[in-house]
Amino acid sequence: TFGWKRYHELAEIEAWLDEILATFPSVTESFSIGQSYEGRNIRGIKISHGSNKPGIFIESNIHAREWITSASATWFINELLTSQTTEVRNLAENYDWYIVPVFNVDGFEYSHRQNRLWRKTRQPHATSSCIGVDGNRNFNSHWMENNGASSDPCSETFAGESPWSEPESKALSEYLTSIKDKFSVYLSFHSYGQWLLSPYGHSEVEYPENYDDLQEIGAAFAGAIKNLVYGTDYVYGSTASVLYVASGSSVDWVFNELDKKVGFTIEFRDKGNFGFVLPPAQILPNCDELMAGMVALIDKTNQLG
Ligand code: 0X9
Ligand code: ZN
Repeated sequence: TFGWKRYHELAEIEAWLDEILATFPSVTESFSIGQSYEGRNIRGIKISHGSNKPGIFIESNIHAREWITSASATWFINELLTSQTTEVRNLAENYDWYIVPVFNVDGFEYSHRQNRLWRKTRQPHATSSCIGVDGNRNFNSHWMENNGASSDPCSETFAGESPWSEPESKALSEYLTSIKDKFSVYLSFHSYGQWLLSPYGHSEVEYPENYDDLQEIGAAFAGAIKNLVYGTDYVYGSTASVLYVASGSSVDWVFNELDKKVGFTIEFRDKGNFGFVLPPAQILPNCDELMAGMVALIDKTNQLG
């Protein structure tokens, strides 16, 4: 049965999603981003208690091996639909949620069947025997700038032959464009490192005009997580200053090209002890932290208007 005591493969996640859609038909809707290179459907769920609430879009598992992201995204979907706490009811009822628990479906499947540490997509290249592209370097915003991605097909951060070379990123960009007036917050779930990263990734010297607001939101997020029983530390700040330069990412593209003001990459547990292979016993603690952080992030975003 489905739950959050172990990690699940794609088929189990999709079967669970179907169950959820069947159990909560009046507030859920299935959507599709499009097809992956290997022909899989990239699925999402919309949760809405009435039309035209402010929208929050969650993209998860763009990197295949980051299994804690889809585990946390599915848990979060379940909470929005079943929790009775006031905080979570408010989140569920006051926003339109668009959640894609497993974005890199081909890579995720491959990480379950062949190589647990696979990161990229699964499309081959004409000029190399190496496979796949870093989906989070393939978006058409400052693509390949400032050494924030690689032109080597064998690199883990290969940006692709061109922006949108991967059907997955192209499909996501088209889907996001089609609903761009329906969401105002964009979140990209990753692991690991315990960071809340704001734009930009493409430059260490350029900052968005609302950087101070994003820092305040970051402080609220990290503070809420620190206050839980686990006392876990999250570091917040701009991607390029806190982590490294990363060009052509989904969050930067949404921020720059769709003109969104609030976009973050969340890097979940841990800080490298287990890394990508986070023990299943840490799924639920990570989820608690996600919820506390989310409530604070959204509260602070509203306060700042
Ligand atoms: O390198 C990445 O794509 C992310 N880190 S990870 O270890 N999960 O691969 C960071 C993405 C940073 N986000 C932006 N560039 N906006
Ligand atoms: Zn990642």
